[in-house]
Amino acid sequence: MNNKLSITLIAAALALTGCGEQKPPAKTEAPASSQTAAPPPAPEALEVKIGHVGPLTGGIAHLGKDNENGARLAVDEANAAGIKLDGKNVKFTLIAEDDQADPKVGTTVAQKLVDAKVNGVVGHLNSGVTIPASAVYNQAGIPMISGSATNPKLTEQGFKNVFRVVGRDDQQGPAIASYLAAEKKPKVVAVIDDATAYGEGIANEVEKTLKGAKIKVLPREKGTDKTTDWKAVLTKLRGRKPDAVFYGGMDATGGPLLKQGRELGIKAVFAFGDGACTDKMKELAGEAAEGLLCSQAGIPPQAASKNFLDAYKKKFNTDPILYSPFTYDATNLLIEAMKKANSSDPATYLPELQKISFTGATGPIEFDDKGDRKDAEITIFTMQGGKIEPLAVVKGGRTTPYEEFLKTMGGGK
Ligand code: ABU
Repeated sequence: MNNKLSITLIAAALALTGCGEQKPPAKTEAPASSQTAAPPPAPEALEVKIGHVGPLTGGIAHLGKDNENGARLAVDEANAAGIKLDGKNVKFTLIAEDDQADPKVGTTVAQKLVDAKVNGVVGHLNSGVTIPASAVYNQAGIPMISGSATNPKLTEQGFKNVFRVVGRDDQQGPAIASYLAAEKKPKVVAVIDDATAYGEGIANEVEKTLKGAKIKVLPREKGTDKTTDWKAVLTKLRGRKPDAVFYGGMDATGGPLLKQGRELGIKAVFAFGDGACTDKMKELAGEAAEGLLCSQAGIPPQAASKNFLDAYKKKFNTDPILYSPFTYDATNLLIEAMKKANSSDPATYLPELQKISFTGATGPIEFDDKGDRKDAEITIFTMQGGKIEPLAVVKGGRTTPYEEFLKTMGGGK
């Protein structure tokens, strides 16, 4: 091909393609009948934050984690159910914090949750932490429900945003002390506490009840919530030959107390409140744990609804330890109050929470004017074959054998 012919062919090609410009292919209009309508805009999602606080480190981290699991299960179920508030799809977020069972850390973490604008709080675990933290939530107007704090002071402060779904130590202390007195008939009882709001408070209630039954109570002995060497206290008590020993404290310190008591030859019946009413006592005290007496400020975890027990096992591959059915219910109570108010705004849904009537995993729940659970049960247990086994349930001053009580339980959420 000569040069002249080549230039002519290139010029012709450029003319056909618009001087090398890449043109998008022309759109072809679809017939109106086959046009797909644009999807409606997704409804605006609303994030609702629920705080959970308990000790996730330290000696009672197993109890803090159990409590957190209950709250997490409720949040996950609510998200799966697809809840709407004020026409918006809700995404519940659990903000889990560690208060280390320390009152100072507890108030710092409470302020952190307030700053994060949580819509409600489940927690804390320890009375001595929950009481100061409750003032922080009260100041911010945020509803909080504890699933385990039993010291009466929590709900005696007059805070309208503060609730608990377990019984109080002025119910629990008399219940375990009366059972101990009636069944074991001690003449002399030693009372020890861990100097926390919970431990000291329940020990005071036990002492008052025993003295009321004309039983001699030895001068109070004390440790701390970190004490694991009780030998000096126990050696002193051994000389006074108590028939029973009551300890107000948690399992992390109660287990070593019981083990060392037996090692020192103390033959007394050992009794505990809810903080040391777990299977962990067997792990910590070994054979010495057999036959201990203890109480919990609610129904036993194994009496919670089948739905809850199955879902908990499936999700966490373990059984509840102590109060996770109660933190599950506490979380569901916050969500139910929001649904009734059609709002997650704390000031708007708080009145619904105050007057709520809800059947949870732990049975029917209503609050009295102070924020305490109406008609809370107290269960008495003994350690048998390495497991704490329920013996009786005390409700409204009446003691019912556990098997009989079970027949009265309906299926809740
Ligand atoms: N109720 C036992 C453990 C929690 C508390 O300090 O109250």
